[in-house]
Amino acid sequence: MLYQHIKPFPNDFLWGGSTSAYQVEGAWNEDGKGLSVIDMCDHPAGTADFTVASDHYHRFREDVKLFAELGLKAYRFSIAWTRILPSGVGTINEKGLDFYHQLIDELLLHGIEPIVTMYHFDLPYELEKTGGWNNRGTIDAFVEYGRILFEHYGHKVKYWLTINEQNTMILHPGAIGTPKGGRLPSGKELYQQNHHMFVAQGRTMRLFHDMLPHGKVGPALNMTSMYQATSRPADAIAAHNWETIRGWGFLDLSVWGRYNPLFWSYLHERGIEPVIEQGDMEDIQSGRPDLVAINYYSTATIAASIGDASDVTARAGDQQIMLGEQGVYRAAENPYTEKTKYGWVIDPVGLRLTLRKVCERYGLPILITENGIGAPDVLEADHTINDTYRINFIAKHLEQIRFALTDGVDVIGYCPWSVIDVVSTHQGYGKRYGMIYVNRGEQDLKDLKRLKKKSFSWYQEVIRKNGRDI
Ligand code: BGP
Repeated sequence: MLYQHIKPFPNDFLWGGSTSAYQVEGAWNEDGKGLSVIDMCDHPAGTADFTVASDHYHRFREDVKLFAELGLKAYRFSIAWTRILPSGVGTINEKGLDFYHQLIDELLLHGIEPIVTMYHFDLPYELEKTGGWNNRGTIDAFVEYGRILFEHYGHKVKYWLTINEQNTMILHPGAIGTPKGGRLPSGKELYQQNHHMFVAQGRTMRLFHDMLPHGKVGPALNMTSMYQATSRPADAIAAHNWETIRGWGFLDLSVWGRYNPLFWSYLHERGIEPVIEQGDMEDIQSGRPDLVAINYYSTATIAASIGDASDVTARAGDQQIMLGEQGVYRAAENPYTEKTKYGWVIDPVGLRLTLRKVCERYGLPILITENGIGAPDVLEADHTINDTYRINFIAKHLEQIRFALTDGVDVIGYCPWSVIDVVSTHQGYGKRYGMIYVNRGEQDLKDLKRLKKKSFSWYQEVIRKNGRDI
């Protein structure tokens, strides 16, 4: 649709930036922090581990000062469960609690709205040892962890996100981090874990509303749109299959509290549907999120399954690289889009489409909690980092957000991944996303100095003008 008048960004638009605890903090075993599954996971040879990451734990004041200089209105970060409860349950670690008090206070002091993710992939290892999300005890542990967070930080933090990219954890457990020597869970186990996470999320959001009636809470899923490879009807069905199994199946449970029928049929057909205990669906449904947070990176193009093993491609898949599934869909190429150096499709228009679909389906405000381009940024001899590709990427996505706003979608904020360089989930430190460069290599920690990339001053100007020139 073309418009004569494109809507401006709302005055209270949350111009933000995003990180997660284990990817930015470092200090993996300091001040009483317990081990998480991430601390125990294998790293691809030659890539950075998460022990030091960007050393934000020790440099957060310097970082927040830079966020303030950038003009951020919001900062989306996660709390490491194992800093608060080293074993996942039991005694609170006061030093961990205090760290986030200091971080939140520092943000508020600089007029930056904290947006807190409760759990971003880093399940306490002690819980993993007793079955992790396969164990229903983890549901209670999560709800109790939530209660502690709401009690201690609820008066300072308005925006909360429950679980980051539950769909990524279920669909790509290997890429995100399976503990050392651990085997990949079976499909049956994964969807049981998935179910338990939804019960935990539902109960936690219900508790949240009881404790913090003025706060806002919601899930944060990795959402995208699937394009059909051709106008062949079978391709349309395949694209719909995968869009549902990868996205709607998860978001429908979060928002509506019910299993999407197609998603359920897919699970049932394969004998991997979860056991649902009495009261589970009521718990899931009682959550009622106030907003939907989405992480958007790219779209994918889908063709009908041929029905044999060739449906599954040999390349390694991850959050954004589709692999295909026999009898469900086949990954296809899109001749109209480009890719990043890491093979992720670049598709700003797909963001507008995804926003429209999420809005149409649920009618809730949408917060974009991740979007960005991973690139091997180069530090020049004169200490500049000329990440023009990042500026182009973000500018084009912001333009599509303006179109989506004009379409009538209630987008309340944009938190690009990431505001500062962090360790990638499975591709080390060389794959950078930040607007603030951190001077370290994969193994060589150098001086961890912070340097402003070209995108820093560009985004600063965008925020200063409230996106008027986009
Ligand atoms: C999302 C995760 C983030 C982040 C981002 C980029 O799926 O929520 O934690 O890392 O993807 O992915 P990667 O680090 O794999 O490049």
